[in-house]
Amino acid sequence: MADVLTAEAVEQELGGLSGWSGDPTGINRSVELASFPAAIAVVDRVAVTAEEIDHHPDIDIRWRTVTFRCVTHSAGGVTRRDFDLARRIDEIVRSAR
Ligand code: HBI
Repeated sequence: MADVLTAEAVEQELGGLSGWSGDPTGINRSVELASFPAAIAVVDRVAVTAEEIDHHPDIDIRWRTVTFRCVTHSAGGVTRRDFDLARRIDEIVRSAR
């Protein structure tokens, strides 16, 4: 079972990312894409990556704005797996813009 990170560890890891915020209960990032189809295309790519690493974000889609929330449900909090997923999401968003 992955270990839930402390608030200090989450804060430190967030410092290495841009656009993410949160705490040990979850980390979040909202991104605005050029269009609704562009937003869905990003979500589709994230879905493929999530399946590959067997770790899945919660996703909220509102027109062009997509909000990703990462938490390790089986651990009941944020683990290193969530930060690995967040970095992969950032790569997908960067390449979509
Ligand atoms: N994704 N965010 C998240 N948290 C989990 O606990 C999780 C997951 N994806 C798949 C998964 N667990 C499987 O390994 C089973 O534990 C359900």
